[in-house]
Order: sequence, then structure tokens, then C-alpha cells
Amino acid sequence: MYTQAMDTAPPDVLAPVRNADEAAREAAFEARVAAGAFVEPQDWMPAHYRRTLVRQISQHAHSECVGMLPEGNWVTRAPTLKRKTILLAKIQDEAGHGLYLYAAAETLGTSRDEMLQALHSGKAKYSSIFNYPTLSWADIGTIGWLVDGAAIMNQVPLTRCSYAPYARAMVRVCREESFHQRQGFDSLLVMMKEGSEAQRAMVQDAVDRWWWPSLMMFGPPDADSPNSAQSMRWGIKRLSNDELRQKFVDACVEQARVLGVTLPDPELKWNEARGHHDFGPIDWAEFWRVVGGHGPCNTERLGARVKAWDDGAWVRDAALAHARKQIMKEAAA
Ligand code: BYC
Repeated sequence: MYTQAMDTAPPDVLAPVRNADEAAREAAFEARVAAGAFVEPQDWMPAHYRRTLVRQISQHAHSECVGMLPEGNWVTRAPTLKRKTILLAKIQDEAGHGLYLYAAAETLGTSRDEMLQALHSGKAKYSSIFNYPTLSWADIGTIGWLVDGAAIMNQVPLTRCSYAPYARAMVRVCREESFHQRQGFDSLLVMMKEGSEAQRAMVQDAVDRWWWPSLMMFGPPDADSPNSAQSMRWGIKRLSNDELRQKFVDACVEQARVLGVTLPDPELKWNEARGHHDFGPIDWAEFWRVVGGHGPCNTERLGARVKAWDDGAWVRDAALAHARKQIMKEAAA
């Protein structure tokens, strides 16, 4: 599906619009996308559309990979064999999501090395949520419930993204995320309904710490989101940051009631007129601090990714040496 990487248009399409022909192509592209058409890698596309997709898809891929780290912290300490197996499967899924997404970004003419270089140098972003620590086992269930729940809310509309390879990748990612959300909810439900007082307190503490960072996952408010308007015109984003955040809050209120946990927001209440829940102000200063590299775990997370890359150098070198030998053998045969 993603071997189309070889078919991407040559680099001259990255040049700015220069003449009437280019302007006409751009107008035709805008009209196609506005009519709901999907864009394939070999189709002509404006340089800004391409750059926006590389930015979003590569950041998404980085998030999936960095997202393995907070959970990996608990593999050896999962309370039962069943929970350990589920957690291992989930983390492995996240690695797979990262790979589909890097492959989707490669169809736009960027290389995986370039994307990883951008991550490792701190130039590329990854989701703010993964810069928070996982302090107890309940954090793992809460990540499944809230973090994967927020991810699904954000990602289901991406299955209709105008860039077809991204949309196709998201179909499978969303199916797996749905299992991730359910296993998290199930793990919390067991602790809340069958657990001890201490376990219930542990769940509530985890929910208190993860609720607000989960709401930040959807990005800044629409009014302060520099990329949203254009991305929505191009059908890259189908719903705005605030619309998705509101849908998430509305869904979580009922789920929290079933679990028996309190969402840590005294201003959270149903608004009959709007048909939605109102909620309290989000600490956007904290969000920008974390996105800017100054969250509780940014240094640790990036350090772990860079170390994994450095430690894996011999594997990449060996694979390349093997490939070179094969080519020489085939040429000599
Ligand atoms: N964290 O103009 P905006 C997962 C940046 S992983 C960090 O609204 P856009 C999982 C944004 O990039 C789920 N940065 O941007 C894995 C932009 O900066 P740049 C990850 C953020 O792109 C393991 C600036 O703020 N999901 O599911 O229109 C275990 C202004 O924002 C964040 C995705 O990546 C943030 N939270 O909208 C468990 C989904 N928010 O790039 C779970 C795909 C914003 O201009 N991505 N920024 O330097 C998207 O849907 C969009 O990129 C966003 C942001 C909604 C995140």
C-alpha cells in the first residue's frame, strides 16, 4: 500500500507558484479538494499542502513512538500476566502505528531519516501528553481510557482526510485505538468495582493528573490555532480542535459516572441551551511550556528516543551492508 513512495512527484513541485499554468493547477486542486476528492501521492499538490501534511503526519508518527515510553515503564510491573500481555500488545500496536505513519509521510517525498533527525534535534513536535510521568499502575488504565480516548476522537475524522495514504493508515490505527481505549476503561472498572479503597484512590489520583493534559491533546483553542483554518479548507482536518475537545468532554462525563470517578473540574456541568457540557478554563500556559520542551519528562523522553536511535546504528549498518552484498551477488550472477 505504501510502496507508492517511489512514485512521488519530483522535487520541482516543491517550487512556489511561478506562472499561469501553476496557478491554474492550484485552482483545479483547490476545487477538487473542496468537492471532497482524495489526493494520491502521484497527484499534483501545492507545496504548502505537502508541507502541512509532512508536518502533521510526521508529528503524529513521532507521537506514536514516544507514546510507547510512558507505558513501557510499567511492562515489568503489570499486576497480572493478563494485564502484562495486553500492555505489551498495546505498546506493539503503537510501534506499528508509528511505522504506518512514517510510511504515509514518505509518500510525500520526505525520508524517514529526515523526519527522525527533526525529532531528535527538537525541531519536530510530538504530542504534549507524553511528557507527563506514569506514577502508578492506574496511570496505565487512565492513559488507555483518556489518552487513547482523546486520540480516537481526533483520529476518526482523519480517516476522511483528503490525503488518501494518511486516511487509509488511520482506518487501521483507529480500530486498534478502540481496543486500547476499552482495555484502559476495563482495567479501571475492575479496580473501581472490585478493588480496595486504596486502588480506588489510586484511580482517582491518576484521573486527577491526566484529565487536563488529555484536553490539551486537541491543540490550542481554534482562535489561537495557526494551522486549523487552512487545514480544514483542505480537508486535512475535518473538525476543529475545540469541536473535538467538546465531543471528548461530553463522552467522558458519562463514562466517568459508570466508573465512579470524579472529573477534576468544578465547573463541569451540562448546558441545556448548548446541548453540551461546559467546562473550566484550560491552563494554556502549561500547554505551551510542555510543547516548548519544558514539561516534566521532555528531556527524558527525547533522550530515550535519541539513545534508541544511537544504539540501533549497528543494526542499520548491518542491514545496509547485507543489502549491498546481495546487490553485488545479483550483479555478479
Ligand atoms: N502537542 O495550529 P495547531 C496516540 C502544536 S498519539 C504538541 O492547532 P494543527 C497514542 C501544533 O503542532 C496521538 N504540539 O496545529 C500513542 C502546532 O505547531 P507546529 C497523537 C501540539 O496541526 C501512544 C501548534 O501547536 N495524535 O494516539 O492544525 C499511546 C499550533 O497548533 C499539540 C496526533 O498527532 C499537542 N497536543 O493541530 C497512546 C493526531 N497540539 O506544528 C496514544 C494528528 C498542537 O505548527 N495531529 N500542537 O510547529 C493532529 O490532529 C493535529 O496536528 C493537532 C494540532 C490537532 C494535534
